Amino acid sequence: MTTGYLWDEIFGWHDTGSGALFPADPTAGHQPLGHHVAHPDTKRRMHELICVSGLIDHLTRIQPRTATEAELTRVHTAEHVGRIRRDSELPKGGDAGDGISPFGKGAYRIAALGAGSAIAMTEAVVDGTVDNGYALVNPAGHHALPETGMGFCIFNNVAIAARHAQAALGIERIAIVDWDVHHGNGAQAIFADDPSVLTVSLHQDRCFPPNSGLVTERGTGAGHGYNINIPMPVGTGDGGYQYAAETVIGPALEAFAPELVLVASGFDPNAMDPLARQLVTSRGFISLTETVMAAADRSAHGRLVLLQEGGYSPVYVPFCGLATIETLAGVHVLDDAILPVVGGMGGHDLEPHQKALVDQVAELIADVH
Ligand code: 6DK
Ligand code: ZN
Repeated sequence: MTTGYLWDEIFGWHDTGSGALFPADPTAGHQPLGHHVAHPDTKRRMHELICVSGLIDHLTRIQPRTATEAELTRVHTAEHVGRIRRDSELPKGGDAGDGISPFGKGAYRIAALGAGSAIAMTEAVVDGTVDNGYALVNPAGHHALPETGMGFCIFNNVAIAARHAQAALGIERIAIVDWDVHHGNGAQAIFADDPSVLTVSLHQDRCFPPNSGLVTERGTGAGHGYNINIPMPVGTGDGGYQYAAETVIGPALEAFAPELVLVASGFDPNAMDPLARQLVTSRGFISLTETVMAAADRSAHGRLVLLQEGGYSPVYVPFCGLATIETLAGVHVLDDAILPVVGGMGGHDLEPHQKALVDQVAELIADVH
């Protein structure tokens, strides 16, 4: 198995401002903090573990590239792209659109490199340079909508990659699986009425965006049935995630038979994450990865691209990422050194209320063709 891998040092220079979760504002009590929760050091540490562990020797580096404006505007409005470009030139940068997503000077270049890197990895997988691939891009993208960024996201990397595959690579049917703990509202909205793109989001029930990602959001018009939300209850661990993967994600992809599988891969369902309350360990991410690999093998000649989204534990994200990419590459180089802590916690067995939610969602697969 040849697995592509992409990281660029400039992703580690994305400036998320001096606040902790909200932009620093002493009048509102938002104290400055050296590291914003989405500071890119967490992703830089994941890249370093991939190198130090030796996993990098089993991977094929794919070169990043900058997305053109034409590629960005396949998903976003010219107004949004132009505003980000202009605000990026300001001495103190700007905000992606919702007031909680500050960016520093020069962010356009970094975000456009992230979107272009998503395209580059997709091209490498589709043209057979590699069998599958992981692009460790930053900033994240899955909350971004055509006309605005939000939730730390500027451009919707996974949607831009999907539209590129359809417009330039001869791919028609695409499945986007989003396992970031927050709802993949961006792809849901962008492809809502498009039955050629199946969007499946596995997330913590009503975590972010507020009240988004309900089971009842199923796509519109011709796209009805081609959006599936799996809003897992708070406190779900590896058992619940594995059941959701086997009961919904695998069968939904089997019914849809995509020619390409894209994953919005967030590691924030992890048991140590500050922005959610799930209990997933590296074992859970391995079972998710195995599920999408098997699905890609069935209908897409194994074509599978994972794109980094969130994940906010600097301690545990590197091990979750390492285990995920080890699985893609079919090698094992280093044990998860945190698993003795998080794997031994109670809460990894599938609970009845988790099973009930997953079983309810599984009934929706009947409408996927
Ligand atoms: N919530 C992400 O990991 C981003 O999905 C998650 C962003 C969570 C923001 C938490 C937050 C509010 C704020 C105001 C009002 C209600 C809720 F996109 C990814 F980076 F991947 O501030
Ligand atoms: Zn997230």
